[in-house]
Formats: sequence, structure tokens, C-alpha cells
Amino acid sequence: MSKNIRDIISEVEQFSASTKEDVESFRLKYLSKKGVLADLFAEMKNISQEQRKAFGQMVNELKTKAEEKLNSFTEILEATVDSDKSSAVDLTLPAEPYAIGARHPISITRRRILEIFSNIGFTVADGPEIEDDWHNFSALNFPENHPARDMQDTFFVKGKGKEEMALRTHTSSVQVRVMESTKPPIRILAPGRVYRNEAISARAHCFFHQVEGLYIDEHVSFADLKQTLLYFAKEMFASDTKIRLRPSYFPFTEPSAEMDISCNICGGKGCNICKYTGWVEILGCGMVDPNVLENCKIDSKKYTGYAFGMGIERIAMLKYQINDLRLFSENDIRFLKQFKSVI
Ligand code: 2NL
Repeated sequence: MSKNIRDIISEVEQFSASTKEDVESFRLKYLSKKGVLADLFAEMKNISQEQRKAFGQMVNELKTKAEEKLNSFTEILEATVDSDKSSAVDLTLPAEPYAIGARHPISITRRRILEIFSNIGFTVADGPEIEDDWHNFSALNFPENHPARDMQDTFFVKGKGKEEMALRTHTSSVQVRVMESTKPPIRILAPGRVYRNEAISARAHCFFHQVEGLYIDEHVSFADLKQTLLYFAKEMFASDTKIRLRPSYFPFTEPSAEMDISCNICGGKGCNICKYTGWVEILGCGMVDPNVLENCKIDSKKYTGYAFGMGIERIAMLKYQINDLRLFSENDIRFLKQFKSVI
């Protein structure tokens, strides 16, 4: 009997397998429930007491050998499949479906705003989010004691031994940089993220996105501003949209105004969105204060300009009827995937 098992052991040792099928037939022959090993274990009870120990040892040796062999077959087979993908991959199978995402509503809205103004000759300018006092406040005619400079309104960051810096509170700082370095005519848009120290709610956040516009040339008038903004409102919302300007105040413009559009939800009849007034505020604007031009070394006797600023979130909320500012920054996939079809 032991002679017999020795033969089986050497058979196992010499077994060669080059395909998955070979390996499986090896497993079936030696290690399956009806295989050689199972038979030998079953035979154990028929073996005489004296021979049983030697027999058991032989069978165990065979078992170890067979298992080792099976493991090495499997390893070799996996390694060859890995290194030779062409035979492992069925190229006739259909491709994995590709999960297509959606643009963020802020991106969609920003792109549309830029497109509308680029059609009438505006180009895009960029600048830093961490600004010095001059570009964020002083050049823009903010007095030394203006409340916007307070810790409650502006985030300040300490530079290493350098002057205290602010997270920009508007993208006007970008426009100051352009005015300082460019001779008019200037016709630019400054899109970007801005920061304000506000408690987070449905209507306020500590950061939001803005697009500001600036046009400086000889003879630029308030009529130019009004007509440009009317064109924008019609393009952004609906061709029958009306605008209305209300006097306002900003340190960097004089005169200043806030612009409303006719409510495109109720068509001016009165609803929740327009608080039953028929109008909704969408932006602030005005003629660039001569002090600002002079701060940027632009001759205010020769040049005039208009500027405006709008919150991208606000425009997107009106356009898509979104009622909570927090949705924009929570990354909830159920919100974001609703914009799949919008470019
Ligand atoms: C608003 C109002 C505004 C400006 C931004 C501006 C920039 C320069 C000079 C003068 Cl460099 N003005 N920007 C003017 C008026 C209003 O923004 O409500 N933004 C969300």
C-alpha cells in the first residue's frame, strides 16, 4: 500500500498544468470529495492497527504535496493572466458604462454671465484671493474706519512678519490691479470667490462667488451702464425682462444704484420670491468714483467708467429657483445631479 502512495506522490509531483482546465482536473482527481485523497482517508479504517500510523503519515504527506501543487498552479496561472491581458480580456464585451457628472450650478451660471458680456467685448481678469489692505479697501475709497474693515466683516490672515492680509471681500481688488497696470480703455470682468465673516444660514455664507464688471474709457456714461445691464438681464433671464435702478451707496462708485429685474417667477404679479413687489434685486452698480481712478493713476478728467457687481449664487438661485445658499457648498449629489442636462 505504501508503495502505492509513493507512486501517487511522484505522480502529483510530475503533474503539469498549463490551462485553467488542467488545474481543475488536478483538483478533481486528487483533492475533491471523490478524489484520490478522500478515498485514501476512507480506507484508513480498513488498515491494520500496526500499519495505520505509517499509512496516515504517507497520506498526509500526499495531501500536503497535492495542496502545495494546486496553490502553485493557481499562482502561476494568475500571474500569466496578469502579464498577458490580451488573452484575459474579452474585447468584444460592451464597455463599462461611463458615469457622466454635471457641472456645478455656480460654474454654469458663471460661464453664462461671462459669455453674455464677452459677446459685447468684455474680457476676463483674475487675481489673488488673499489681498493687501490697499487693493481690497484703500484704493477703493474705503475710509480708514469703514465697518467692512472690522474683524466681524472681514477675515484677516497674519503673514510671516509681513503686513496683515485680508481674504478679499469682493473681486474689485482684481479690477484695481488691472487699472494700476493698464491704460484705458479697460473692459473687464472679474469672476471669483470672495469671503465675508458671516454666520452661515439659508441666505448668507462665509464665502460666495462674484462677477464684477468694469468699463473705463473717455465719455463712458450712466446711460451706457443702464443699457449694458438691460442687455444682460434680457440675455440672462428672458427677453421681456424689465430693469429698475434704485439709488444706493458704495464707497467706490458715485452715483451708485441697486438694480432690480421684473420677477420672472410671477411675471410681475407678485409672489413669494419677489415678496409681492414684482421686482427682485440682482446687482449693485455705479459710476467709478474719481478718487478710485486717481488712486490707480488714471486721469479722472479724461476718463470715466462704470462698474457693477453681482453674486453668482443669487443669480443662480433666481434662475433655478434654489432657496438655500448652503446647497451650493454641501456637495449633496441629489442636488448636483439635477444640473446634468445644463451646459
Ligand atoms: C454688489 C455690488 C459693486 C462695484 C461692485 C467696482 C469696482 C471698482 C470700482 C468701482 Cl474697481 N466699483 N465694483 C461697483 C458697484 C457695485 O458690487 O452688490 N456686489 C455683490
